[in-house]
Amino acid sequence: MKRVCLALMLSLLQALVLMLCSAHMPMPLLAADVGQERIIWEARDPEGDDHGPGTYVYPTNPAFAPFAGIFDLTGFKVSCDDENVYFDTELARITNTWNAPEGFSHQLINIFIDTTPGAGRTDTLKEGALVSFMPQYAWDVKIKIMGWGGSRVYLASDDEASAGRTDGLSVEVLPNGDTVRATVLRTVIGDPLDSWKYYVLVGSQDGYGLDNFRPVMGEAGPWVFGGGSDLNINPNVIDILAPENGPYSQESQLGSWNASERRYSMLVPANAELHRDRFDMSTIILSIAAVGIAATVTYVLLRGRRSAGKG
Ligand SMILES: [Ca+2]
Ligand SMILES: [Ca+2]
Ligand SMILES: [Ca+2]
Repeated sequence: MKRVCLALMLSLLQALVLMLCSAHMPMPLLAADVGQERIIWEARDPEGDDHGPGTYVYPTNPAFAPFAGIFDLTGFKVSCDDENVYFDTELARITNTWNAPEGFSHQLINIFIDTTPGAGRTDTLKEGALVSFMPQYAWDVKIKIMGWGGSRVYLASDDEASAGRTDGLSVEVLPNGDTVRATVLRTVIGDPLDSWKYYVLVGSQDGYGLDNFRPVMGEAGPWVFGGGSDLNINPNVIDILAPENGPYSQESQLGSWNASERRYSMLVPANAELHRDRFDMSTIILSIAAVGIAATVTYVLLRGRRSAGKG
């Protein structure tokens, strides 16, 4: 009977831990081989959070119809082969209102990568997104992705006036119709490591905007987003790759700007260890609770057995 109870306790514990892991791990962190393309890292992003810190609304011009989904990041994948590194940004909806040759007109995607610990920048290089980056994950490579040949690779050592690199970079919508792929030669970006950290930002491309970001103002207009401020301090970023809840949710990160101190919102990489720490802590706490439940069940069963034996 004791053995049965022990086995029951262990399987119950195992099931609970598995359940907790799946509930607290929205971002798979697995490296795998798929054909010749090796996946370095991939993650999903919540749908319907194309609202910045939670308040942003689309511009009112019919070009932005149906006023949802166009800036909604839903997934991100980094993979490589012997020659290239591929950055795939999946969106809820891709439209090509103005027939950009790359196959998308609206999105402005910025990927900042921390490739090298202890080096890099915490600003955006060029003013436009109005965000900053966590000093311990200072970025070293920036990939700016947009239509009409505007895509560029920048390095943290570039200066603000840098024209960026176009050689070794190509951008297209994949045949599935919902993914923008940036292909970067390894000779440009380096050999990818599992330790790279990624910031993924989705904004709206504006030919007249700072660093091509369409501004987010207090009130929406035909060509500007609303739900921000007129102080030129809130992020011009509509969706980022981030956990749905917790201290580093998208809403917490993009809402962390401070008008009186003129401080931009500070972002953290989507695969930073601090997300893992949070996962580990909550798992430990809940696992202790699971052990407690299992021990109680065992005790009750053993007690019932003993009572039956006496009877
Ligand atoms: Ca999203
Ligand atoms: Ca760095
Ligand atoms: Ca998001």
